Formats: sequence, structure tokens, C-alpha cells
Amino acid sequence: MQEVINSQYFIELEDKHGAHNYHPLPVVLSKGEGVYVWDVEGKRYYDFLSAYSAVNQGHCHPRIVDAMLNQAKTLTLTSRAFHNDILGRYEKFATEYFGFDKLLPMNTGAEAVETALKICRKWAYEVKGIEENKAEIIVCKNNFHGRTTTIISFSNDPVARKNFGPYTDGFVKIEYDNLQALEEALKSSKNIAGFLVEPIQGEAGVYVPSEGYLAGAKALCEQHNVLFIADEVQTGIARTGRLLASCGNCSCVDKNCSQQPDVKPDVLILGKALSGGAYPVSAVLANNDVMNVIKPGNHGSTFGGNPVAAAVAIAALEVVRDEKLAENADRLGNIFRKELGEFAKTNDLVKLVRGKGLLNAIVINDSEESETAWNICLKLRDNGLLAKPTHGNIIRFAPPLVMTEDQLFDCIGIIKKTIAEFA
Ligand code: IF1
Repeated sequence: MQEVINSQYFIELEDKHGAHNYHPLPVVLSKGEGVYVWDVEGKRYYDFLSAYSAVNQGHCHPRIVDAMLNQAKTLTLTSRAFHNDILGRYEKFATEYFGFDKLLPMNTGAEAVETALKICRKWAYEVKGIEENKAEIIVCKNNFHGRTTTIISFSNDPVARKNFGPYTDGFVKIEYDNLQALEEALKSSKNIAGFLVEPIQGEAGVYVPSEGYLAGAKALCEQHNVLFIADEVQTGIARTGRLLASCGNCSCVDKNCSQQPDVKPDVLILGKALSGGAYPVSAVLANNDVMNVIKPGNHGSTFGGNPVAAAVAIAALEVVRDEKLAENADRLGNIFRKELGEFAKTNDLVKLVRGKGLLNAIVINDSEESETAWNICLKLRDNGLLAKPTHGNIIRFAPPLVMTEDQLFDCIGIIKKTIAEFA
């Protein structure tokens, strides 16, 4: 008997031989190009997750793939025990691009967050003068910053943290989007070293804070000599319609762009789209007064800043700039929220649509524990569009930023039709 090689076959392989640490939508992909992915049966879908905003530049972008292949044929890894001829070029390019003195290269988002926390603590002891082992970092309720032991120590998601203790000390949790809570926390202790924040809370359900929150938070941090640490792993690199969601260093429209007040983080954390999804590349950026606390031996990674990562990241950032992806995300995002906002008024199932740029979510009129969002995502899949719930009642919509207006209207049609039919 011949074995049938279909989607079910690959799902069973993973089920049998892989750890069960995910609950994927039942679809098995084997090819991607731009805004599209194909399953093993050859069915084409619009990708409305973009690998959690890693594939902002679109699947298999030829410029990024070429950069990766060329570098892979030349030199893949030296470790940081030796210099190589591309890391410095990448560091110069990326620091100028984002407007910081220095960059520390890592691989995954969680590693970059860990790096930022270590830099912040060391700065607290060596520059701010906090007593050893007393530094505290303020974080927000319902945060998502990754999966390491320290990061889950300050998560409040029971699924992410239960039975992984003992946890790392030194974190103070406050309500997100609440400047008064931040001010109280800053005043409550002289040992506060930093404030770690997502400019938009992704996992919490694409929660966009009030206008002025980030600028207000930055000002409070400055007043208290505390580092403002922006986790832009998900929101960064054009996703929200600007180069960075937090930062006034905006390359999306022009230098006089006034969409948001200038907020320049003291420490900027990037990942995901820094490689366009081609390769794990993350980084922490800061100015010399902060980054110079890191000395040889304090921190590192075998693969961090490797030649392939450096080549890929340069190409990925060039694509964002040359193809004006921030502007496109801004323009298409406005269309998306307008269209689905109007639809929500006529449909009882959709409560609201929210987001910024092409990081959006719809909230379904059902409980957080319901399976409605999941079931809608199954129907969206059947209709050729892949999205994933963030909670039982919230669906995130984050397509690649290379989408055209025609494609977007096609997708809006699929989403409206699917939800209208879902009764
Ligand atoms: C998973 C969410 C997205 C992040 C922010 C750091 C990291 C992430 C703001 C860590 C990672 C991912 C990881 C992914 C699910 C996911 C996610 F749903 F959990 F919230 F994107 F929306 N900071 N986010 O969002 O980066 O170490 O994964 O490279 O499968 O856990 P990483």
C-alpha cells in the first residue's frame, strides 16, 4: 500500500514526533510568495498573520533571499571570537537607519528582551548608582515579551507561567495605558531602573494605548532617571504605519510627520521583521551612555550578528525603505479599519475593529472562553485567508505590508462574506 502524502500526513507527523507546545490552525503550508502562501494540496491563501509580523516584507522577498544566498555561499559563521567583514557594515547601516549610537545583535525576540533587561540592570548599578541586586524594572499587565524563564516571571498569563517557577525577582507590574500607575510606581521606590513596554500590546489583543501615553511615559521616565525600553519586536519595522510605533524617528512620510509625538526610547528592541522572516535576527539599540556598560564577556551569542543574519537584515531594512512599506501599511490600515468598522455596525457578530497600520484585530461578540474566533478562522481558511485568534473572541489581522489595495479589497470581501455567513 502506498502512503498518501497530504496535509493530514504532515499534521500526524508533527503530532507524533513533535512536542505539543502549539495548537496550529489545521493547514499545512509548503510555499510562500509575497502576500500568498500555498498548502501541500496547492490551495492558495492570503496570509493575514505574516508569521506574527515577521514577514512584513512578504514571503520569500527576492532581494532578501538573494542577500541570504550570496552570503551563505561566502561565509556563514565566524562567531564573535573573530571579526568579519559584514557585521560592522550592518551595525553602521542599522544604527543610522534607526538613529542610535550602537547595536547589540542577537537572534530571537526573547533573547533581545533578555539583553535589554541585562543592559538596563547594569546601567542601573554602574551609572544610576542603585545598590547591587536591588534594581527593579517596571512592566505592564498582560504583556508579551517572549518565553524565557525571566520573561515569563513577569507575565500574568497562567498558561505561559504555571509550573515553570521559581521565577526571577526584580519586576514591578502596573496597568498598561495608565500614566498614573506608572508615576506611582516610579515614586514608590528609588531602585527603579527601567520601564519595559510594548507600544501596542499584541498578544493582549492588539490593544492600542491612548494618544499621548508613550510620550507621557517617556517623560515620566526621564524625570525619574529611568530607562524607557520599547519592545518593538512585533510593532516595529513599518507594521503600524511608521518605521517604529514608539519613535519619532519616522521615515514613513517625511521628516515633519506629525502623526504621533516624538518618543525616542532609551533602549529599542527589534526582532521578527528585522530579517523579513527569512532568518532569526534580533537586536537591541541604544546610545553610548547606556550601551557602553556592556564590556567583553558580559553578554553574547554564538550566532548573534553572524554574516548571514547581517546580510539578511541589511536587505530587509532596504526593502522597507525602498518599497515605502510604512506608508503602504498606514494607507491600507486606514482602509481596512474604515471598511470593517462600517461592517461591524451592520453585523452583530463583530463588536469592533481596532489597530494601527496593518496590525489590527476584530473583537467578536462572544466570551473570551468561547471558540467563536477559532471557528471563524477555520471558515476564513476555507475561503482562502489565514488568520489566528489571540483570544477566544479576538482575531488578529496582520498581512504582509507589500499588499496592494486591490488585494486588500479582495481580502476585506473574504472577511465580510465569511463572517456574514457564520451564523
Ligand atoms: C510564539 C503573541 C505575537 C513579541 C514581543 C518579544 C517576542 C514577541 C512584543 C518574542 C513574540 C510571538 C511569539 C509567538 C507568538 C507571538 C505573538 F501572540 F504571542 F503575541 F507576535 F503576537 N516581544 N511574539 O510579540 O520573540 O522570541 O518569539 O522571537 O509562538 O510564542 P521571539
